Amino acid sequence: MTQDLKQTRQNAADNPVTLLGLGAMGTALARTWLAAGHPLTVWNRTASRADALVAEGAKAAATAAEAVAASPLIVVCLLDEASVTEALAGVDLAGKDVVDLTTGTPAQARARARWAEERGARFLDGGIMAVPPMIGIPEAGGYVFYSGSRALFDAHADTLSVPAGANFVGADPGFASLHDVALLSGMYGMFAGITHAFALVRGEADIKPTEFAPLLKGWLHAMSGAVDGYAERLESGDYTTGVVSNLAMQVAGIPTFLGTAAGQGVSTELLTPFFGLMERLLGEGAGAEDTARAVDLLAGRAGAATA
Ligand code: FVH
Repeated sequence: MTQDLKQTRQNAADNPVTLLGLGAMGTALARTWLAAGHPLTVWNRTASRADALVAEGAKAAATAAEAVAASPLIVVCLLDEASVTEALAGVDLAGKDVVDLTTGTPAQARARARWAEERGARFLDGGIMAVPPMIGIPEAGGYVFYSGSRALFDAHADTLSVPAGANFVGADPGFASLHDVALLSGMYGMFAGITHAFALVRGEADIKPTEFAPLLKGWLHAMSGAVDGYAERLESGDYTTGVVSNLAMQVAGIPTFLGTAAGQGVSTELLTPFFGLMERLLGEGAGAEDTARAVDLLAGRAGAATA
């Protein structure tokens, strides 16, 4: 064993972790801390889910309170906000560092931070950008957004980086959740586009989904550069210089999309909300502008369009 590796193992041994929640994600997280050599105490509402981890070296606590008492760092990975409330009811958190990886809204994260601080704990919220098989596999590219106490993050950055990359996005406890939900919302928009595209060709015996897939994938990949274009325009406030596909041209194309869908017997329910937004923007005089302008309209920001 090299000196560096020895030191890393010693650091892990000196940094015990308590984990509340052994669902699919909690179990994946647990295994990485055990493998790295962190003493790990676990608690799960259904106690039998801890058995396999105990066989791998974890210590099972009979109650959440007992688990919390066992380590300075408490990681919570439960189903939802209600389950966190239930699991931590009456538990002494004084002096603890609480990291909540349970998915929730920014408002819930901010309220949980206040709640934890009132109980004498430091608090960090996390949004996991990974599915369980990506945990502990750096090449898989998964990571976690963290926000809240910077001091907590700095104190435990090495431990928190064991399951997946750690990306601190601000002192506002709601920011991790906001980043998480924003990225996932982008993903759902993409899923909506993919769903509609496949539906259009679904009825054609001569267009095989597996032959169509690389075409769709290549096109989405090519268009993903729009993310940077949007960002630049939102920051500069310039929606008119160098516009390649202006809004008026795009709105003129809407009947083609609706007509094609009708001809293929496909519902337009996934497309029409975005088309509606573009038509509203055109009505406000933004015909010469880039569709990035729609962000301000959607966000209800004043001066959404200029003539
Ligand atoms: N799995 C995934 O793909 C996603 C990836 C991104 C992040 N999410 C979020 O991670 C949280 C946990 O997800 P999970 O995959 O571990 O979820 P489950 O396998 O369903 O396990 C749920 C655990 O929560 C416990 N639990 C539920 N209700 C209560 C309660 N009232 N009191 C105490 N614990 C509760 C449950 O216990 P049990 O059913 O085994 O007794 C599991 O430990 C989640 O926020 C995802 O959105 C995962």
